[in-house]
Amino acid sequence: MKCRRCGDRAALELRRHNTAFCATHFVEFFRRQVAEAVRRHRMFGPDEKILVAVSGGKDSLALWDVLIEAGYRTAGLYLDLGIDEYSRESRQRCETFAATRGQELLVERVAEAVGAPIPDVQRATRRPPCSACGLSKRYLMNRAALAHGFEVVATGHNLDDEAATLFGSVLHWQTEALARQSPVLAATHPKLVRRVKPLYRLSELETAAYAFLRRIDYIVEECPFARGATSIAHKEALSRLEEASPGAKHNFLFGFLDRARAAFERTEAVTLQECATCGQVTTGEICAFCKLAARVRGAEPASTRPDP
Ligand code: Q46
Ligand code: ZN
Ligand code: ZN
Repeated sequence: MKCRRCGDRAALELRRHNTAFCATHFVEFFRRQVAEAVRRHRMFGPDEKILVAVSGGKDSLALWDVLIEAGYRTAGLYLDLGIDEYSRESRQRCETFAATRGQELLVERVAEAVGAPIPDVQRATRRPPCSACGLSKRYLMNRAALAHGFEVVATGHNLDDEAATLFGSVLHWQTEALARQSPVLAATHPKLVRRVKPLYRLSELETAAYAFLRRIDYIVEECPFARGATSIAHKEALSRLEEASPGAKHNFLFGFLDRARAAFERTEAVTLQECATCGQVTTGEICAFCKLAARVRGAEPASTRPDP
């Protein structure tokens, strides 16, 4: 296999594009795909400061690397979920990455905001931790971006993540989730920041290859709660389809974005207001995050509650 650009020995074959690249030209291809995502969806302009949500994994650190190399002004945001060893190690990867590239890293602790680390939140809600975790992450990303004057938050969701989310939403015909499935979520209220996914055109394998070639030290282990999550089953099912028919994931996601998504867009406008407790945006009186925090704090054992 030879590199399509220079004819040297290829380091990576991209079956869904029916092509191959050497290391140098793969890095170039990867960055071009990000630039194309940014341009096509008008994710941000050259002067906008971008808050990059980083988990210490390959995707978010690869994204941060691409944006720094492209000359954007960025800062990282690490959300500490309080998941023992996993959180300690992933935070350390983010700190090292930021320090070696002279970038600012903001850190928010979920335990401080919601009242307990994610494993304890699970005990309090008696539900799988991922829904409370996802809710907390979205809330804290928006809050941190507003507090520090960022208009846009970028996350490291890749093509595999997006295709798996789409697959899950289609299996249950979650029409609201289908309407929100997009590489860009516009700010629909002055207290909401834009959320963008510049890696949505790149597969998990491609982000792993980019992180490897750029010598990014990332945490290989997944969050311990990811095991057994339905999203993993959806990813596996899609990967089997991809093996049988290269390009299946790409066609599934891009076909939806190009041809079907518009059909799910909301026709009636939702009224957004400010949460009576925290002031962030919600559709009800109290936002879902404040309800979660109240539940977690209410579930604390009596001995840990401060005296009235
Ligand atoms: S949602 Fe669930 Fe992730 Fe949160 S608890 Fe871990 S697996 S980190 S993307
Ligand atoms: Zn080449
Ligand atoms: Zn609130």
